[in-house]
Amino acid sequence: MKNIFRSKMSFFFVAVILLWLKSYLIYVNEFNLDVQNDTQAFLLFFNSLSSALIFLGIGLFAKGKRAGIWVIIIDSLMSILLYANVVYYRFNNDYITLPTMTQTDNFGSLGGSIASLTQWTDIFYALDIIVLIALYIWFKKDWSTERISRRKPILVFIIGLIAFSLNLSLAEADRPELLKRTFDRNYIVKYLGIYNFAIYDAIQNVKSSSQRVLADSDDITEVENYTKNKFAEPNPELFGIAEGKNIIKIHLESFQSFLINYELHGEEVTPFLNSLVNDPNQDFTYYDNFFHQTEQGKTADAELIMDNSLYGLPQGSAFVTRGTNTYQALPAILHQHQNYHTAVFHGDYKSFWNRDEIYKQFGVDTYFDASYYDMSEENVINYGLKDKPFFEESMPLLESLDQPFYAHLMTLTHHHPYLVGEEDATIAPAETGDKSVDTYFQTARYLDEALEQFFNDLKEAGLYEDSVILLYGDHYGISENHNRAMKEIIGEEITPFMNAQLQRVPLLIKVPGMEGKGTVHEYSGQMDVMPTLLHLLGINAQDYIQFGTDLFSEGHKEFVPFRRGDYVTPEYTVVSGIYYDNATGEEIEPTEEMLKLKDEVLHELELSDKLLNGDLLRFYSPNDDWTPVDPSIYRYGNESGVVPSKQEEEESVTEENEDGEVEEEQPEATNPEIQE
Ligand code: GP9
Ligand code: MN
Repeated sequence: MKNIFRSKMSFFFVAVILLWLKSYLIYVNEFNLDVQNDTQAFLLFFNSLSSALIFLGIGLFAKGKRAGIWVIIIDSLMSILLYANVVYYRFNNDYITLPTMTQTDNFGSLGGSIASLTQWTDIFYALDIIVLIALYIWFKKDWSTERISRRKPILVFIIGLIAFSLNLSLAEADRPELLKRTFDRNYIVKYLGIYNFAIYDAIQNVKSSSQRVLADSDDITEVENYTKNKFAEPNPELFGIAEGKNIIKIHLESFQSFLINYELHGEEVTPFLNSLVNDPNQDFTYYDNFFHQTEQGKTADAELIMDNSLYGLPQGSAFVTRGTNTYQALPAILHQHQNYHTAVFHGDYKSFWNRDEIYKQFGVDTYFDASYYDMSEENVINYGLKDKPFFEESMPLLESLDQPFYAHLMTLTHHHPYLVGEEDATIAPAETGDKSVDTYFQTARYLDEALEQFFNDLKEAGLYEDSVILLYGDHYGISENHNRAMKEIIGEEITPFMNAQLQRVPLLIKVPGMEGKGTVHEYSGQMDVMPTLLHLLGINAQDYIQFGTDLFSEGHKEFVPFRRGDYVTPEYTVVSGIYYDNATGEEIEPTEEMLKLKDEVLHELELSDKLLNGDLLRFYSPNDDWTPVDPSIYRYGNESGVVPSKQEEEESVTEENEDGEVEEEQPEATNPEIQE
């Protein structure tokens, strides 16, 4: 035995085999890669071998015992990459990409989440490194004098490359154009492994950065032609019905539609929201076939889509990677057309998701971030301010705004890992044994109660009747990793088809002067909200580049693209390129028409990406009156350090400049915590 390890090459092959097997074990145990045939099963097993040979092989070029150190260092780096993906996947059901890694501002608030995503048994994932270190210590003396001929590492490298080429050609045979067309990271990891995925991702990112440099004004024409062609004429009876009305838009964090009218232990989970859906006197219209269209950008993607009618990017969050692009967003449009004051309310700090940069490009006049709220310990849980104090403290801020206003209030408590204090838990958890799923109902109930209180306050303040009020869910809260528990909740196996159905989030809208339509079954997505709002206000959405269509229009398009290139229609659903009949959930052969629509979805996504990556709106003028947004006039953060609870005695800190823009006065910061 001892003799075997006298040679560095044996040590190297042990390292290769251990890393190869560890990667495979993790693919099988941690990721949900949906292996569909023998080729895929083989490639899943095979794909880490070439990466282990090629990357660890680099270490062999070092001389003497240093070769051992380099193999261990490279192995550790690869293992860290692998494990980071495991933790990330446990919540996001997705892999880390370069843009998500640059979202470091977000990591601070993630502490609680990360702790709940790791488990002590993960230590076994480091076992191979410990073995290698032990071997190194034991045998390094023998290696210091051993000379490896240059030919050996070169041979290892060549064998690695051959293995990779074989891998790639088998993958391409099973999935043509794998690297060219796919929007689904799962495919790349399944066929080529996590390490090659990381390289693919890096190349993609370099490519997209160069797209901005290379883009020119002609590029916008193709996008413009597409969106103008897709445009749906407004419903003449509703066009302009809400002109100049206040708009209150409420973001329901992680809220999926299955919660609506759901009963747990014989009790409604969200009685207040249910009453808006079920009681015709409330004048709300509820869309029960409304889908989120978000990807890795989660909340930020939902915001981007809802305020721009553009798609988020396939990787990372456009809020972060495209935060300085030119936009023609809803806040700026409302301000320019009808002199709205636009404000976002959110109990997290302003840099999260790069909001304090991108909101300037959107033309958000005021961002009431955490620095405007009382963030003392009893008010805060998980990511930030609890929803009840959030709404309570938002009321005076809302009342202080110039009217008409566009107020976007974003809740936070109903967020993974769904933490709720004893004092706030008014419904018992579910009993599936899966903690996230069980407490999901408790934070949903808390959010529901917070909403009821806010609606009462709005009524009391006289802001309810005459305002457009809109509520929407931003994205799923329970990922595919919880299928076992979700089966108990829904009473059905969570197949890929079923999982797509679970991507429904609620959309509720009340428009002054329009009777509620009850529950509408039309299929729609977050993309459709912005053109709908513009038309209600009497602003022609056709001037702007938008991929959605007005929900109240006869020409509304009833196909909802998902960011990964799949889509759903009233009749069928496409998941990972497989077509399912909505009525039966059974697989069906796609017709020509279905395939054509699939191409249209991919084309639409490509155009949206092209627009964001090329920053193409800088070349586009919607109409003669349009003034490009000047981000330099906006400044966010309550630098006075005075939180709203104490604000009553204070003078208002806003004043208008000559252009009618509302500017924050910037007294010296007194609270070090809120200084940047
Ligand atoms: C944080 C909140 C949560 O401010 O918006 O973001 P998410 O994790 O849902 O994207
Ligand atoms: Mn969210």
